[in-house]
Amino acid sequence: MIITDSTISIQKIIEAEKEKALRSIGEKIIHKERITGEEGVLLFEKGSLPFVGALANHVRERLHGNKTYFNRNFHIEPTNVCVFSCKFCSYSRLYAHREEGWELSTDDMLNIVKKYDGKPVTEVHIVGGVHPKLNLNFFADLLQKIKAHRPDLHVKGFTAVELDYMFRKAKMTIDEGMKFLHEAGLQSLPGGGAEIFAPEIRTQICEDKVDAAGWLAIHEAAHKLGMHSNATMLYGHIEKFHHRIDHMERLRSLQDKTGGFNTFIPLKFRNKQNDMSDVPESSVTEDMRLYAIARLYMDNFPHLKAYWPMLGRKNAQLSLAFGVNDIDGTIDDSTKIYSMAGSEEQTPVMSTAEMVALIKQVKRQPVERDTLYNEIRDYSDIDIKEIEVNPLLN
Ligand code: V47
Ligand code: SF4
Repeated sequence: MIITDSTISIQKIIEAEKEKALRSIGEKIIHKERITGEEGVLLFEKGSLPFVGALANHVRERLHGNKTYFNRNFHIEPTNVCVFSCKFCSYSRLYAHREEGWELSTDDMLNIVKKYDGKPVTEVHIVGGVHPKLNLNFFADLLQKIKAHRPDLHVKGFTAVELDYMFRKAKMTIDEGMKFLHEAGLQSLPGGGAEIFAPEIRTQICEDKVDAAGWLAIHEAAHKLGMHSNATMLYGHIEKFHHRIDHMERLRSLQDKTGGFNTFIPLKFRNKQNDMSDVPESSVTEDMRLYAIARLYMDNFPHLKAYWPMLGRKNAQLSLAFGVNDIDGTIDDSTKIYSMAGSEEQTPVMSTAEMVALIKQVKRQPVERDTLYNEIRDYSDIDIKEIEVNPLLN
């Protein structure tokens, strides 16, 4: 191991820790050894915020230095009508009440894409409810039309929940369905629908949608085709520490096998306007401890993302000191999932200048990336004023 100033200071933090078991976890981390499930649970039970935070920051800087990634993206939410009834969801409307929801036509969605003609966005993120009438052919046609209109736009779309329903309705295997959509233009999968894998929690919060094995099989099929994907975890509700570790363990094992995940995205449960409104939200201290422990546990995930529309921009900024190296994208007020669940960000939109300023304010290095983490531009030496007036930059 090369000894640097930061290794010395992290060594001091480990030595100052009173609990022997935690000191030994610290030693493992600095020697790049994998921590076990029991050690992960112990970190949640006993690891103080400064201890896990310093270790996570050490790992983050070992992997990425000060680089903090963002992208320029927008979302399309085809519908919020959904056949499922996840208790934490503030967004969906059952098919029986579909007059209260929205359903976009192919033309409506293409018009959203066309609004960005000439603008330097690199990704469209398509996710929504599971509408019983919008099937695999409908979405394949949409993908083909988006790619025909704008071939350079990376299409990241559909949670494993939406895909599972589409494939089953089309009577296709996962491999067949995935290949069909990939050939139509689907390039990556977002991480949604994972929630908490452990059945004793999953059956209480989202019993009727795809289970852990199904979610993982869909991502594995995508990875086999050379596609990349993300993984989320909905935390801070009724799950216990060991359920979080079980969730991360299942993802870490699949990543060992395929290497196809880009980013792990913890999603903080928000409790407004849903059937779990009596469950209190987690504190900011718990949020930061969770990011830090996720960075330590998910040793084979290259990136850890704080999704700012859910967490709020100040807390997303804070998370950059606790292992996070990505804060998602500019969004352009194109998603409603989180505002409806009570996020502070009621109209999530950040200009590139705001994104860069937010990252620079905490002395990190803002780097625009594409969906696959190819670097597009390093903004370290570009003045905020110059970004604001240059339409290609802002
Ligand atoms: O699976 C729904 C979550 C997810 C609530 O891959 C809630 O880049 C908190 O997966 N409180 C969908 N969370 C969104 C998603 C996502 C978002 C951003 C980036 C990426 C990516 C993926 O939203 C759902 C669910 O876990 N969600 N309701 C709620 N009340
Ligand atoms: Fe439907 Fe997704 Fe909401 Fe569950 S979280 S009810 S699958 S839109």
